[in-house]
Amino acid sequence: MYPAFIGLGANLGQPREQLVYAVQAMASLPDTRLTHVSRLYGSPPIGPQDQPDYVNAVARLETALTPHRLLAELQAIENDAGRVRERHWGPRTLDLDLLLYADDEIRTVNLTVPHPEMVHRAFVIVPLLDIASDAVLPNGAKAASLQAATPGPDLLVLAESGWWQT
Ligand code: ROI
Repeated sequence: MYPAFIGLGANLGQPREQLVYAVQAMASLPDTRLTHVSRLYGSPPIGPQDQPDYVNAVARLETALTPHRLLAELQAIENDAGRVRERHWGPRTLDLDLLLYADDEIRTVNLTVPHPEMVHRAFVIVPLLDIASDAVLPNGAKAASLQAATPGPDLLVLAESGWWQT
């Protein structure tokens, strides 16, 4: 089994309900265990500003699925949640990003791990640190030492851990 961290985001429909759905769906994946889920955060959009604020979280899995198989399963969950995506960096019903997979560095056409933008994004790094305060990237960088680990005032805690358990 390998540890994998997944970034969750949504800003259309019922964002919080979609994240609850996604956590429960990931917990049901074959050969996979859900071990940790961060607090729930609210954040203004990075990228185009003419879209609603996001709801974000990070989850930790232990999985025997390969990275590409896990990616396919995450995309199936996005689609089952009725994902619509109007434009690049536009609003979405549910976004599941494979952030980290063990200590792997992967660069293929449809999958890049670590997720290339994660180190710049407080809405990823802060929830990651909730559940893995000692997280280290494959290049040796400590997540806790990144600038994005010190969030601005616009990253809100919407709910404490356990928000996804109904
Ligand atoms: N902005 C925020 N705050 N949260 C996200 O999850 C998010 N996801 C995206 C883009 C459009 C880059 N902006 C985001 O894909």
